[in-house]
Amino acid sequence: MAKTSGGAAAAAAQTEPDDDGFQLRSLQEAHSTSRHYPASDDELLRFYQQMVLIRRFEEKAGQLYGLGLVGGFCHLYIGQEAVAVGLQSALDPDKDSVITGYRDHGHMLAYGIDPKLIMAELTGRQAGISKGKGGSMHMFSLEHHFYGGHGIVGAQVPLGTGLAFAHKYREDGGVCMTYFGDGAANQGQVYESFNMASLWKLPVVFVIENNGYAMGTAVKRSSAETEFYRRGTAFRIPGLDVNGMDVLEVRQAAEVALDFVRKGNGPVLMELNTYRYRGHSMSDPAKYRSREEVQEMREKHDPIEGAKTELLARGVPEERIKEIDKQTRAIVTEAADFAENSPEPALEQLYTDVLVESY
Ligand SMILES: Cc1ncc(C[n+]2csc(CCOP(=O)(O)OP(=O)(O)O)c2C)c(N)n1
Repeated sequence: MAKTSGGAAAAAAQTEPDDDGFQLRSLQEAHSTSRHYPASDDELLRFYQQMVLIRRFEEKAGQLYGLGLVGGFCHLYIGQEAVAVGLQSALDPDKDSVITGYRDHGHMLAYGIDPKLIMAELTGRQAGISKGKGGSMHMFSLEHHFYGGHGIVGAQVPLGTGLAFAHKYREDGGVCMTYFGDGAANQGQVYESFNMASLWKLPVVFVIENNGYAMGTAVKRSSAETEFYRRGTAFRIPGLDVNGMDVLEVRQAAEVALDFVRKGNGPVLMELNTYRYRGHSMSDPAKYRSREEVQEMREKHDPIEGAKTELLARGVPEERIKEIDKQTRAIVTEAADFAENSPEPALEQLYTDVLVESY
């Protein structure tokens, strides 16, 4: 089962700075002083809308998959919405870049990419963001600085490190947010990337989305060190242990991480403790965990319900929230109609976009 929050226990394990000042938890201290981003009502409504958009989009994607309209694999992000929304709302989409694995629809939506183009990619249509040739796992948008969508577990970590190298080399002021899972975190290439990123002080935020499972394997069965934010210690990368089910906590942690990275200090490793409600992919019956476990997370830690509770407590009228829910449903319905009704790529498209340039 996933951890639900970073915090007190971990703070107690604070280490003293070593001989030249490295402190694994130096950023955690800054984060602990004020855990919640002071969002205005409008900002919080925007975060709420984005999370609802991801949730409704993913539900619809699951339905289209069930109808046989989505080819290949499809990994849903339901439950993890606060991570992509909280982190990416802190980025500058004009200069920062994002890269992730195959559970990628939410990250694209959080970066403002048109849901119609993402849904049409799922159904393999010409109008899709990757012209219908990438599908669920391999979407890409240079225009939006979104570099995939990668089906090979962990492969995006060295690629994200390379993107960060490019940001530094070009002096464009950008930061690369590189997402990967708790399972991917056990791969060797991740640590080669950590070493280079730290050595060269690259502008990269490594984000481990710890959703408790890698396919059917619980974290405790696969990882010797389950506190993932500590995994950068050997490379002198400070860690942040964050409750990934609380969008305001995620956003606040992003502020701390980005401030550190943008000042040229090198990478940060963030562990976002979260949970996926659905199976690993659409073909997973999820027999490795109990219904009660999932139910408890939904009832007690749901990020959308949490944001809604906060909005209501602030006195935002319920009608305004309901209006957002309604508008968001309409956006998703429109995206699904578009994705079902737009044409497939022409046969000759099989031979295009294989290489970037002609040879
Ligand atoms: C190199 C490689 N090995 C194995 C797989 C099969 N595989 C796909 S997803 C996955 C689990 C990854 O789990 P995690 O990194 O925790 O991400 P999550 O699915 O939880 O988001 C595995 C083993 C793969 N795609 N690539």
